This record gives sequence, structure tokens and C-alpha cells, in this order.
Amino acid sequence: MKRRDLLTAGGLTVGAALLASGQVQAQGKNQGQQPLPKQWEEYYSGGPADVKPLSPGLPNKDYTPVVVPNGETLPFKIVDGVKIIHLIAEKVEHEFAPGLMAHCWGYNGRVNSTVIEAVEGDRIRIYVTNKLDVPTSVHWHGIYLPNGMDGVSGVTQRPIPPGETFKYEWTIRQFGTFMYHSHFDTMTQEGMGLTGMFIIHPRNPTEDQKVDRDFVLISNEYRVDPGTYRPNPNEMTDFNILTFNGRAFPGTEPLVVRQGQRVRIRFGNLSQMDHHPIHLHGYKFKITATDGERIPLSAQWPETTVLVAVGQTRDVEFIADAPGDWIMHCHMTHHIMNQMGHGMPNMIGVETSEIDSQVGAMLPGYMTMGQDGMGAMAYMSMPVPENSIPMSSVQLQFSKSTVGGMFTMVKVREKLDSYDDPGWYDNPKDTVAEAASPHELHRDGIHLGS
Ligand SMILES: [Cu+2]
Repeated sequence: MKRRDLLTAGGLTVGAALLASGQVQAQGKNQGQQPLPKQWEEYYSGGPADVKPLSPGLPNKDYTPVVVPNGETLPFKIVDGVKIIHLIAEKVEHEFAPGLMAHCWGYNGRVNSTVIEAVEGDRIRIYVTNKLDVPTSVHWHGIYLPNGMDGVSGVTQRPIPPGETFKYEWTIRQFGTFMYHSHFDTMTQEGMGLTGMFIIHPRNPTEDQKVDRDFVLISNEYRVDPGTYRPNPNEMTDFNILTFNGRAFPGTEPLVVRQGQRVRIRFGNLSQMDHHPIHLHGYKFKITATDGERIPLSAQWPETTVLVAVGQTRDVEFIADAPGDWIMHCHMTHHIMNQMGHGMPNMIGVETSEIDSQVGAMLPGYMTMGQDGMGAMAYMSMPVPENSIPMSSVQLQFSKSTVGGMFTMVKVREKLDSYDDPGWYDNPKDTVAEAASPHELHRDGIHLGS
């Protein structure tokens, strides 16, 4: 029998059988009308729609306020049961790190470091005042709201003209880690600094959702040429300022934690072009939420690096059981450098003494750099161009830094009087890597050739 005959014969047989049993008719009738299980209805509809606004005085404070290193949660007031927030888009003289200022745009006098914090069930009214010279609008990224509150210039509203104040208002019926950003000339306006985080706490948190320290970090990237003061939002690939909450190391504040505390870090990424794999030393953490939803306990998975793509948020959680200064940073190596680490000719391994003496005859003090990589630059006191941060500039506990950019530290201590920076970790005796003694080398059979 040929394949075609088989198909025909088989098809007829099956078809006839189905007709006889009435199944075909039944399938056609119910197409697309099968009721979904309740939990799936909620999943697709974006949560229960009947959340009533909370009134002031109701128990909507049962949460640990987030900590915003180098930033702040915006103040609010309650008027007739509605949470009122005033967001101001304006020009900001911003310091990325000591020694590097830039003419940016931001919200409420800050760049990438204003957080809106709310509770599921809040009725929220956000006034957005445009103090820029150009139109703007604010999109509430990941948040369920009426279409006309989505903040997309042209599509869901007219842009906010300079000097005007628009009103956004809706009832919050979800919780999690979200963001907000300009949606007018987005490339330019995000590239100038108009991004922030939007944190919503659950109205009735379960025990597993509660933490002791709840940090917020948003990633952004800029191109600011040494000696200039204006980020270039037209840059597509070669970013030289990589930030957490608008700051590049050594400008980033550490995340300070007492040993044993339960910690959540909420990462967001509104960089123009790059995803960031954020790595924490000394720990594993669990990925507990995306910007879609909190992940069920049984499905949370362990990592030491979390990839936060552009436009995504990720929550991670861990118990801070190991004291120390644990660095946390993007693992793209060019993202933990500052302005002067990029775009240099590859001089590694080049014998330069002759060049130095020849050029030095014309330019006294001339010295070719980079033959051994960039690390040696940390030990030179080279003058840097006006308004720039060298790729390495500060003294750490054991040596000068060779890092910058999207880099910070989680400082875990047995005892803390406050959450101010506790300084460097005092390592227990004989627990710091040091030069091996001749006795040790001999004992363990390590023979060093000459
Ligand atoms: Cu990165």
C-alpha cells in the first residue's frame, strides 16, 4: 500500500468513527469556549480585577521598605484614600562618581535613582511635571493599568508639553518589581537618564515573601567622553559609564547587611543596548521573581549570576550567613571598567623601551602604556583628563582598585550599629591569601623552576 492510500484509508476510518460517536461535533462547538481553570484565568487577565483601593489606616504597611543605595524612595501623601506622588522630569547635574559630573536629565533631581514604592490595592495618582525643554511622557513598565495610563506618547496619550503637568491614576492590582521610563523619544530620554524603579509590595504577604533587607538596583549605561559633560544618547555600542542606580564604582554605596538576615535584591535593567549578568561573590541566591510574577517556591532556582536583560527585572534572595566584603558586579569585563579602559591599542607584550626613548627625546616624560594590561595603571599617579574617572582610582583594603563601572559590594557583618558603610572587613587571622613560605612549598612538594 502506498503512503497516500494509507492516509486516505486511515483518515476515513478515524473520521467515520468520530462522527459516529459525536465527538467531532462536540469539538467544533466548544472551540475556544472551554472554561479555563480559575488560576489560569487570573494568570492571563493579570490578577483579580476586583481589588478595592485601600483606605489610609488599613494595614497596608506590612512590608519592609526598600533600600535604594545612592538613591531614594519618593515621598508620598494620602489624600482622600489616594496615594499622591509628584514626579518631575528635569535637567540634573549628576555625579556618576567622584570626579565625573554630567549634564543629564532625570526625575526629582536624581538620575536612575528615584523609586516609587506602593502596595497592591493602593489607588495611586502620579502627577508628572515636565520641566524639560522637550515633550516627555512616563511609561509604567510591567504594570497593569488602563490603556490610556500606559504613558506611550502618540499611542496612548498626547506627549506632555514642556511646562505642563499630567495626571496618571489607577488602582494597583499586582505586586512585584517594575520600572518606569520616558516613552517620548525614548532613545534620547532614557539615554539622558529618565529611568527609575517601581516597587509594589503584596497586600497580604506570605511568610516566604518577607525579608529583612530589600535592596533596589537599576542598571544603566552611558557614553561620556573624558573631558566632556554630556552623555551621548546616540551611542550604540561603546558605552564607558556603567551604573547601578546612576553611579559607577567607586561611586557606588555598599549594600550593608547583618549576618543571618534574609536579603532580597531587586535588579532592573534599562540600559540602552546591553544585558547584564550580575554576579555575587560568596553566595548562591535563588531567583524568586521576574517582572511577570513571583516564582512559586518549588520552581525558584539557584544561581550565582543572574542575567538581567534590557527591559527585565529579576529578584534574587539569600540568607546572609557568610560575613565579609563580597563584591557584586556585572560579569561583562568591559562593564566593570570606567572611561579609560576602552578603545586603547593592544600593547600587551610589546617591547617599548626604544619607542619610549625616541619619543621621550621630543616629549620629556613620555611613556608607552598598556604593555602589561591595564592593572599597572592603578599604581601610577597619572594625571587624568578634566572631568573623568580613571578606570581605577581608589585605595581598597589591600591594594588600589583595578575595577570600576557596574560594581558594588555586599558587606555582611556579625554586628552592626547602623547600616552606614562599616568600612573594610576584618578577616579572621590566617584566612587571607598570602605568599607561601619556603617551608610550605617544600612540605607540599611544589618545586619552582628558576
Ligand atoms: Cu554588564
